[in-house]
Amino acid sequence: MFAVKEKGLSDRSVRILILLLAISSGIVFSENSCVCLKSIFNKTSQPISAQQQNGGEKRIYVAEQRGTIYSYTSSWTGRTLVANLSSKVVYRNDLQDERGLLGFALHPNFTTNRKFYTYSVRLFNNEQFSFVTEMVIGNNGVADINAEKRLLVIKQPHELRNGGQLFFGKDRYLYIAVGDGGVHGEIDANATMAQDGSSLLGKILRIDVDGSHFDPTGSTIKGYSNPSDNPFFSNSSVRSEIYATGFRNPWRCSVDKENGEIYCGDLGSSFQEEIDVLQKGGNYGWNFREGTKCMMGNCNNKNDILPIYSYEHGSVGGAVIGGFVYRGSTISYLNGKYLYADVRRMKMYTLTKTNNASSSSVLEVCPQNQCPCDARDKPVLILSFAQDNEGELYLLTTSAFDGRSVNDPILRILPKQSGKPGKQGALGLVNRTVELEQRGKTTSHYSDT
Ligand SMILES: [Ca+2]
Repeated sequence: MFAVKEKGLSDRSVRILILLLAISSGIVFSENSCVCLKSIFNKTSQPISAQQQNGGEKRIYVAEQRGTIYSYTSSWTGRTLVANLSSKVVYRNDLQDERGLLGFALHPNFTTNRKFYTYSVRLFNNEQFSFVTEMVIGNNGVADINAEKRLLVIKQPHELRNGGQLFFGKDRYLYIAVGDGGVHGEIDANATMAQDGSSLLGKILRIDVDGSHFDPTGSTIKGYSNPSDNPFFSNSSVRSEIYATGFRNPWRCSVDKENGEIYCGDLGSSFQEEIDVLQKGGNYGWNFREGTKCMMGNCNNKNDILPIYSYEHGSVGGAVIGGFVYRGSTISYLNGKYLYADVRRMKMYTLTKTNNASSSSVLEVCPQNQCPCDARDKPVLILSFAQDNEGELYLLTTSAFDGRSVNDPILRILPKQSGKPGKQGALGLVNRTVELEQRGKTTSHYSDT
């Protein structure tokens, strides 16, 4: 390189020369490389959550939107129907339906106490509610759904924007992501619930499922308590379950296995999608702000927390699907990066979080000559991400618009085959954007109007 400079070329010219040489030789310099996708199981139906037991048999549990929960051996054989809640939840076999079974989490001590938690939308007296429940798996591997214990029942004013993520933090408390229950846009009355401390809508909640307390309206012992360090625990005008406020429709939150940080993707309305990192007691802005955009009044002095990353609707997409921070060992360049997707463009992205300005890139799927012959799968529609005990990541996908497929694949994200550098390919997905728009679909959980 020094020899080149002595011939009078500037640093910029040298960089261009190197780039041209790289392109002509088929090597693309990029922070990102590409990944391969391998279908590891293709007999699910609308999978919305998958979690691996962290001890014992290390079984994998998959929850499906219509209300079924199956367990699998760690090698994806021997499926067992753990619970069938399909007669309890409301779901109408349509990807646009944002109801059904939406969240599932194993208790941190699951291997010994066999408890798990669900978030689902149900009808009661023709009104709609989000139910957070606890069940126990018996020695036969099956849960008695008649012994299901209700922890929280939250009235949902509309069938859209129900949120539904459940997860345990490193603090061993159960976090619950609840949508604002709104219908369209930022101006409907329900959206204001996100800023109403007396409502659990549009919030991230945090409860202790190992605690109990007396209901102030009676003597009923609820199946949980509110941690005394919850930010509004001593504020009588704000519900003690609330951990953070100002969310529209958080679709998929996760915990960084390494440092415990909690990431949430929050779906925007008409302008921006966003990714947030939770702070206790934080106000994340909805419905006066969408992403970084002030939507009503004066947003100065609101003291809301801006997303760590947001993007305008357009080329990146229009409906975010929150993922996980990669903490696996097989794809070293992804370590510490947050993976997410957008259903409108059917692409995966990586997000590198920094204190000042986070950056995001497309995570390409490699061309076929870089993927092993058994890792050339392509998702049609990405519903959610999952992470196994080793920190490796998976895509939960569906191939049907009517929500009736029983052949929906779970795809593992794998490193590209080494030793064959080449040009990065397009994601390789069927571009469903046009088809989605032609059908007038927004697909489940991703409504943006
Ligand atoms: Ca926000």
